[in-house]
Amino acid sequence: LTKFDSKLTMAFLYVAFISLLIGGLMGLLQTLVRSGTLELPWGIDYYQVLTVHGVILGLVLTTFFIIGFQYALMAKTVGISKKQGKYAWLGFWVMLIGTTMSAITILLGKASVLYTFYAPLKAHPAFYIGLALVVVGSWIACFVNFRQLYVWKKEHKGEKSPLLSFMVVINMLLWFIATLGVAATVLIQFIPWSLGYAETINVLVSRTLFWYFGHPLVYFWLLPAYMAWYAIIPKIIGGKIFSDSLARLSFVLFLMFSIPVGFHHQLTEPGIDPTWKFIQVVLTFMVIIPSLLTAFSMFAMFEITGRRKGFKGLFGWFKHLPWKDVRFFAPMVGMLAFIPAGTGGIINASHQLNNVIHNTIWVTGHFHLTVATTVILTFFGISYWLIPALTGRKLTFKMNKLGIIQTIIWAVGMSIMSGAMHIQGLLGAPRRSSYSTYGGTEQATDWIGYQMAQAIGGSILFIGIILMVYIFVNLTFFAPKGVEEFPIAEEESDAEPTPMFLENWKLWVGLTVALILFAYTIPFIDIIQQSPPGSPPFDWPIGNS
Ligand code: HAS
Repeated sequence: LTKFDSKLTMAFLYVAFISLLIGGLMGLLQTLVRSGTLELPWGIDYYQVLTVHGVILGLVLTTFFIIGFQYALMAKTVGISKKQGKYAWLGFWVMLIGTTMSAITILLGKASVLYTFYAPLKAHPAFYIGLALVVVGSWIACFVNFRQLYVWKKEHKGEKSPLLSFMVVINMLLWFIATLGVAATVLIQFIPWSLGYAETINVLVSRTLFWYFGHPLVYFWLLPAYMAWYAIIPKIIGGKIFSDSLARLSFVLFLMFSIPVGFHHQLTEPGIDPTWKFIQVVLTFMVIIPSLLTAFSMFAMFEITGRRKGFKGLFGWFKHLPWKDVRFFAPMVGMLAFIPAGTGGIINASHQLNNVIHNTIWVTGHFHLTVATTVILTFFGISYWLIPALTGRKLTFKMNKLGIIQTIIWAVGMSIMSGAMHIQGLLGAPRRSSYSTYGGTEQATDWIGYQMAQAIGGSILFIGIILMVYIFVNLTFFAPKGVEEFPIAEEESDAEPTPMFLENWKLWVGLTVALILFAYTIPFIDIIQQSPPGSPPFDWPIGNS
């Protein structure tokens, strides 16, 4: 990678790791407040802290890390021209300005609306304008990535694209199509409403547009982790990519099925026809398939590599895995966490079971296992080689060891915290609530022990965050100079050729749009037609209603 490529990715990573520190501190405060161990000073509100936590970790850290990492992958596989690089920087600055605007409003207590910013909670207009800028900045990144692959394809007629560049483009397509929903609600509903140009806001329309974006958002987080699992981990363990075609197929399925499923977040919401909820639940079960394909692919890759190294027996291959290499260990713990995490997701998506867990802290437990363990541990795993590769340094034995300790701390802290959240949720404890004895009700007394466990888990996790930030600073500024490998695996030599139709973008985008139209058109018309008087779908400008 050139100096230019390194600087670009590092800019995104700086924002990501600063976010980790701030967001993590907020997380610690929350668990302490919720367990009744701490009262926030200086009139700071619990929901202000919760908003900083959710926005900065769920939206800022992830988006910046992912876009930065993807630029590195694209630069390595298909290259980035000077002109594309300029646009990439433009996107970075637009995103940073937007993030700063939104962050200031939250810190001033003018936007305590949580990361889902559900109406009728209202924030200062600068919060929404900031969010819109983040989205616009990320769109610039989308088009830079699309252009990068397009130019490469033109220069390599008839060749299949490098796997990682294909994956990046799928993820950015997914992001682009999904963010159209959130951009629509922010621009057409929230900004006019918060500026006072509209008197009302149609809550159901805004939530539907949010979840049109909100579910694919979680796959936008997951897919970069899958990129590392499919194409980087095999190299680290001394193996090869099990199947290039299967990897591409799984990404294509994510593109098609991750968007038309937003209703599974709205199963308890009135105003949406149950038939359409049922249809979107079925589609949700379709989006589980590419994760099952991934699980299969990982097991196959581990086993084949192990057997090739001569390990015998049913589970002999397990022993060959490089457990002492943090570049493998951290993502592997993430993979293991995804087994219960994904199972939880399947429970959530099952319509009847959703009634048991919806709006309980079980859901918080679910997403701390998925995004805050599976995804983030894989991102940490990537950082151990990516950062030194970018800064021209080496991951030392000491940092590797510290990384393993960090991973163990994370796994222990998260098992305690997320485990407590899951059980407490089944006992009926609500999510997003501050400390309360609920008038001394018997049920609430059952929750107290679990809340303490959450605080213990949260404190352990905070130690993990401090350690990770320390490792980041070391790898960026202090580790010894050297050459760190950028590990990209090759395909198995006897692999069947990847069918070219997997790169038929028109086909996949066409099918994706068709599925979205199928899943959303009629219910959306219904929602608009049934809007109660005084709550038109888009009340702007005033007087239209
Ligand atoms: Fe979810 C709520 C359903 C996956 C994140 N989810 C959330 C929220 C977040 C989130 C943030 O249907 C809360 C939103 C809010 O604030 O309200 N989720 C699912 C389903 C899946 C799923 C069906 N979620 C994720 C992922 C996330 C994420 C991934 C982040 C990255 N989720 C829901 C539903 C709700 C929900 C409902 C709404 C609940 C409500 O009522 O509010 C599926 O994609 C899961 C499929 C995954 C699997 C696991 C495959 C396992 C693999 C690992 C293999 C391991 C190996 C290691 C190979 C089937 C791939 C073995 C090695 C050895 C050595 C042994």
